[in-house]
This record gives sequence, C-alpha cells and structure tokens, in this order.
Amino acid sequence: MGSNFATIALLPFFIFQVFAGDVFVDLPVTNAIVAPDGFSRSAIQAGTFPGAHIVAMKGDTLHINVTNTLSDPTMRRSTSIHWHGLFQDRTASEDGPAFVNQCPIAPGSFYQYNFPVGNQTGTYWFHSHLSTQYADGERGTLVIYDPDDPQKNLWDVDDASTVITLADWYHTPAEQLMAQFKADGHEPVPASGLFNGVGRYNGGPAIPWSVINVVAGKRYRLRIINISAFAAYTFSVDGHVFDVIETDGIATVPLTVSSFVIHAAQRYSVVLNANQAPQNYWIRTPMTVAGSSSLCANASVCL
Ligand SMILES: *[C@@H]1O[C@H](CO)[C@@H](O)[C@H](O)[C@H]1NC(C)=O
Ligand SMILES: *[C@@H]1O[C@H](CO)[C@@H](O)[C@H](O)[C@H]1NC(C)=O
Ligand SMILES: *[C@@H]1O[C@H](CO)[C@@H](O)[C@H](O)[C@H]1NC(C)=O
Ligand SMILES: CC(=O)N[C@H]1CO[C@H](CO)[C@@H](O)[C@@H]1O
Repeated sequence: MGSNFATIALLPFFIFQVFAGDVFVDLPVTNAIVAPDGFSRSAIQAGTFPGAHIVAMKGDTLHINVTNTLSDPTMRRSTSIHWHGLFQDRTASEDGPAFVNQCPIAPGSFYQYNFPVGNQTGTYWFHSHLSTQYADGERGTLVIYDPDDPQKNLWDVDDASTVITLADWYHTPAEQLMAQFKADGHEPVPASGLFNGVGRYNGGPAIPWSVINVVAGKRYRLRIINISAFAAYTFSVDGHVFDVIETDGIATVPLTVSSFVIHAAQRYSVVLNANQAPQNYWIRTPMTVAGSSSLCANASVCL
C-alpha cells in the first residue's frame, strides 16, 4: 500500500444488523495500490480488495451506503453499483446502471441503495456499472441465505470461507484498455486470473495460491462466482466430482459433474464432499478469453 492510501485502506468496513430485516452496509469506494498477482498498480476497491462480501437473509432489506472518494485520474472517478442477478421489483432506481437508472455518484458524494431482496436467495455479486470501471477492481460478492433452505440437508459448511471468486486482472487501467480496444479491435488479454483475489502472471513472482481447508467427511457448499469483466473459466477439483445445486440464484435438482464452464457474471453452488484421502488437491480454474487467439497467454492460472 502506498502511504498516501493508508488512511483510506484502514477504514473499518462494517456490516451489521440493526434489527431483523434491515441490513446496513457501509461500502466505501476508494483508490488503493494493490498487487494481487505481485504487480503493483493503482486500482479501485469496493470496501476491500478483492471486494466486500455482503450477506443478507431471505426477506431482508439492504441499505448500502456507497461513499465515493475516488481521486485517481487514470480511472473513472464517478461511480455506481449494480447488484448483479437481483430483480429490482418496484425498486428500479436502486439497480445501478449509470445514466439508465441513476446519475453516477460523483467523487466526494454518497448514495444509499435501499431495496428489499424479497424471496430471492442464493449467490450474487455486485460491481460498478459505469463504463468498464469494474475491471479496475470495483466488485464484490453478495449472498442471501435462506434459514429454511430446502436443500440445507445436502451440505455441512456454507459460509464466507466457501465463497470462491474468479476474476480477470489487468495491469493497465480499464479506460486505457478500452481506448486500445477501440483503436485496434483486439479484445484486451488479462495479465492474470485471480482465484479468491490472488494469482500469478508470466514472469511475475510466485504469489502463494489461495488454499481452502476442508475437514475429511464434511460436505461443503462452494459458491463459485465469476466476477470477471470478460474471461471464462473451467472449474474442477482433482480427484473429486461434485453436485451442482444452484445456478445464478436458482436452486436446481442436484447434478453430479466433474467440471463446469463459468462465464463472466455467472454463479454456481456445488456441494463438494471431502470424502477422498486427506491430502492436497488442486482446484483448477484455467481461463479462456472469448474472441482472443492468445488464450490465457499471460495467465499462469492456465495449468
Ligand atoms: C453515508 O456515508 C456518508 C459518509 O460517511 C455519511 O455522511 C452519510 O450520512 C451516510 N448516509 C447514510 C444515509 O447513512
Ligand atoms: C414470498 O413468498 C411468499 C410465499 O410464496 C409470498 O406469500 C410472498 O408474497 C412473497 N414475497 C414477495 C416479496 O414476493
Ligand atoms: C505477454 O507478456 C509479454 C511480456 O510481458 C508481452 O510482451 C506480451 O505482449 C503479452 N501478451 C499478451 C497477449 O498480452
Ligand atoms: C451477463 C454477462 O456478463 N454475460 C457474459 C458472460 O460471459 C460471456 C463470455 O465470457 C460474455 O460474452 C457475456 O456478456
């Protein structure tokens, strides 16, 4: 972290429930120097990097106060946030797309998003909805739990530790990538893929991989969210099959698979039974980039 950002980075990030049904979240949108793959760059974070994790229960009303203190001129400084996958029934004003549902939140101002989630449950995420700004890091996760989940007998563990984010990451600010794309028509190629906020790029340092610890015999509800701007991934776990039980917030009849493809913005819940001999198993998420001839050229997540 650059010292000029230390104060901002140290701001506490609160999620607290005042009384049942209302969830108040402070979501400061700030510039920060981050190096998720070892390459240091100025970026945008929503609460934290790689993103705040917002949690609600079925039937809750979310009150999310987005405070914009963006100041880095190499990236967009106005902003807005979209709650991806959630229907905004009678609350279209809270949906987020800049210039469509709202004016962007100007630097130095805030906007509190208020909306009931109603009966929606499952795995969602949020991101900037101003131009391509979210590729600079402004994104996070949102899970709505159902205390009476009809599938809850299928797993033992389902908490923040079982949420997995897959993200494409660029060493160049999104505005510059967009200008290049408009000039030469070539889709930007990510520098790396981030798994739970860490990754490696060709020629970069050996950033430690993300590790998910499990206890033998327990069943884990993994919520895999592709928070990419562009990239898709193929998810698998060595030596294991797993049951898909949710796609994009909708519960499904359990389907046993050994891998699946997840595109940008999609979410899957799978139940992984830790029923194999205790040892380390790779979770593999090789990246593909639609329209690019140099698939994962510089992303060493492509194993
Ligand atoms: C949102 O946060 C800003 C900055 O901390 C604060 O001034 C404002 O009162 C908050 N708004 C609401 C509605 O909580
Ligand atoms: C939620 O579902 C219940 C039971 O089906 C229904 O009575 C209620 O109107 C629904 N609430 C909303 C906000 O859709
Ligand atoms: C991959 O990285 C090399 C060295 O940094 C660079 O010259 C090349 O343009 C990159 N390739 C792509 C497709 O981004
Ligand atoms: C909703 C959404 O963002 N869909 C994207 C899914 O991923 C593909 C390819 O990665 C994109 O083309 C879609 O726009």
